[in-house]
Amino acid sequence: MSDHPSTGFLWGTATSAYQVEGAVDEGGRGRSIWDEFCERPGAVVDGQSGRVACDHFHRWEEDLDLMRGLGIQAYRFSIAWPRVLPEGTGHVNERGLDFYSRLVDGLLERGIEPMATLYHWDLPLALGEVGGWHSRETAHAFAEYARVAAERLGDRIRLWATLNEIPVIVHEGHCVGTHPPGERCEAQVINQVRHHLLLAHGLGTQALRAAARKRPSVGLVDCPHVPEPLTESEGDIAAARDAFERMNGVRFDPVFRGRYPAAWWEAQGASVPEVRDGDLATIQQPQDFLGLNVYSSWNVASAERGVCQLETHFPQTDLQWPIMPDCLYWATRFAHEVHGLPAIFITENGCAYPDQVNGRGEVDDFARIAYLRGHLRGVDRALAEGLPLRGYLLWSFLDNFEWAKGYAKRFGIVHVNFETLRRTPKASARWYAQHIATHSPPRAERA
Ligand code: IFM
Repeated sequence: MSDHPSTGFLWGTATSAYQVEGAVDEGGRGRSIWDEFCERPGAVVDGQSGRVACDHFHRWEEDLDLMRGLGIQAYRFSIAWPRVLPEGTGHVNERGLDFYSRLVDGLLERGIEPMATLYHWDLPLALGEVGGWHSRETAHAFAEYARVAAERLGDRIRLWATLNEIPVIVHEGHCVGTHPPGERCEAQVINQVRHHLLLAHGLGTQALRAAARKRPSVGLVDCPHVPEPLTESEGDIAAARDAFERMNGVRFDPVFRGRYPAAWWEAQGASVPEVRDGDLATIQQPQDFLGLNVYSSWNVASAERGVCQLETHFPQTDLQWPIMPDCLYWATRFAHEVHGLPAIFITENGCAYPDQVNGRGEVDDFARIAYLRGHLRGVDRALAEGLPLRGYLLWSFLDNFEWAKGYAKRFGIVHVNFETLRRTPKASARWYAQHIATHSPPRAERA
C-alpha cells in the first residue's frame, strides 16, 4: 500500500459526465459509445439520451453555487474521455480540457475538493469501433488519456479515480447487453474484457502518478457485492466476510494481491483470460484508496445457510433495490478486513424515487431522507470503530440520465425539470446540508 492516505473526512456528492453534462456536440467533443447506443431503437427507455441531460456543461457555475450553499465539501465528477481525446488517442482537444480546468478552479474557489473519475463508461466511439475493451490496446489508450488529463489538471486535482464499476461495465455491456456495446459474450470474452479493464486501471494509475504535478491520491471505484451477516454472531460475520472475499475476488485479488483467485481460475477452465507476463504486476499498483459504490446488500450470509437470497423481504427503492441500511458499514469493514486498505471512500450511495415538485414549489422526498438517515448511521459506526473511511459522496447531486432507464429514476438531492432544466433543491438537500454541518470537524482539520 502507498503511504498517502487522506486524512479527515469529506462529505460530498457525485455525478458522471454523460449523465449530467449534455452538450454532446459542443466544444470539440467526439462521439462516445453511449451516443451511438442511445440511437439504437429500444436501447433506452423512450429513446432518451444524454444529449442535453442536465445541461451541466453550460450550468456548472449555478450547480457549484448550489453545492457551496449546501456546504458540500467534495464533488466527484467524471471527465469525458471523448471531450479530451475525441478519437480516443492522438489529437488532444484543448477546449475539452479547458472545460474541466474551469470546473476544477470553480470548485477550489468555492472550497470544494474535486475528485475526478477518468472512466465512467463513455468510451470514445472511435475506440469502440476497433474492439473497445475486447482490445488490449484500449487499456494503453486509457493510460495515454490518464497522462493527458493529469498533465493538465494534476496540479489542482488531488483525488483521482481510475475506472468506475468494472462489474457493471462487464455485466451490462458484455453479458446482458443493456449497456453499450450491447452484447452477450461467451465466458472467455467476458473474462478478457475484465482483464483489459483491470490492466487499464494499473496502467492508468502509473500514468497519473508519472504525470501529475501534485502527488495524486489514486484509487479504483468498485461496486462490490456486499453480503450482510444475518446476525452479529462470530460465525455469521465470518461467513459474510468469506462471501465478500469470494464474490469480489476476481477484481480485488488482482488489484490488491497481484493474482486471480485460484478457485475462480480453476472454475473457468478453457475460459480463462489471456494474461501476459507482467500484467498482474501492472494491475497491482499500490492504491491510495478504494472507492466503494454501495446502494444495497444483495445477500444475507449466515454460517449455517451460506449466502442466501433474502432481499425480497426488505422494502425497496424505485429501482427495486432492497433498502438495507447497514450495507455501508459492512462494505467498509469487509473491504478493510480482507484487503487492509489505507483509505476508503463511499464514492456513491443514494436512492431513486419518482420525486416531483409540489404546488408549493418544493420536493418532499422524505423517503430519501429516511434512506440517508439509516445509511449514514453505518458511516458513524465505521468511524466510531476506527475503520479508515475518509469520505461519503452521495449519488447524486442532480437528478440525471440513469442510463438505459432514462430520466424517470431520480437519484438527485436536487430536482431537475428536464423540460426547463430548472434546479430545485429537495428536502433531502436541506437535510444533508444540516447533517454535514453537524458532522464535520473544523475546516482546518479536514482532508
Ligand atoms: O447512475 C449510476 C452510476 O452511474 C453508477 N453507479 C450506480 C448509479 C445508480 O444506478
